[in-house]
Amino acid sequence: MYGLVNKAVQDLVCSEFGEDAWKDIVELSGLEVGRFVSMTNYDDEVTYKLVNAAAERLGLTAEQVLEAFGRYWTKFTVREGYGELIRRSGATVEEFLAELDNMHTRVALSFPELRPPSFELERTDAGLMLHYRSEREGLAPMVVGLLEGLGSHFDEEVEVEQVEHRAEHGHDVFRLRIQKIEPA
Ligand code: 1MF
Repeated sequence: MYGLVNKAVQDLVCSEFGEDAWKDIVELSGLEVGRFVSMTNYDDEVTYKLVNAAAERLGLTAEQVLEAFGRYWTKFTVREGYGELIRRSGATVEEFLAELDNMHTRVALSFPELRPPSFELERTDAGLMLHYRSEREGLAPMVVGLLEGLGSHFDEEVEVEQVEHRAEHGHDVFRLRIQKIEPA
């Protein structure tokens, strides 16, 4: 994945746990790199190694780290200069998700090595379903965090329940309940 992702992991760890924790994590991960370049594409293994090392160092599960990463991602990308890209893609979580594949297509014009997942919304009698398809394995917990983080960004409360799993169903499906948070 592009270095932007690894930088987000670094930024999250440093801001919540400090530089020393980050140094330990890099050492535990066995990676040679000390810093990441946003626009360089790295092997996915780099990200997985960082996540596993962070889990070990911080006493969390890898799933908890992925979820925390997901919650952090939108905030991070806004700060890194992608706020306009996000703003142009919608004003609510639902609008944004409906536009996300198009947004990734636009990003991929500039960054051709991007391998974006696909998100598809479906309204059913059981509620609003989000279909998540990815080349990458094991990232469903990250998607749960991404949805919560998007909620914070748009002042909405997003309740996420995974109702189908890739292992049995071929791809992950989440049921969403979204409520606008009204200003007090
Ligand atoms: O292949 C990739 O390198 C890659 C990197 C990031 C693919 C996707 C993404 C974004 N995605 C991360 C989880 C991927 C999980 C998977 O592969 O199954 C998050 C997508 C997402 C989901 C829900 C809500 C918001 C989301 O993201 C919004 C977003 C997505 C992409 C960018 C910014 C915000 C982005 C912008 C520029 C990029 C890369 C991604 O490229 C850069 C950036 C700086 C310098 C060079 C390239």
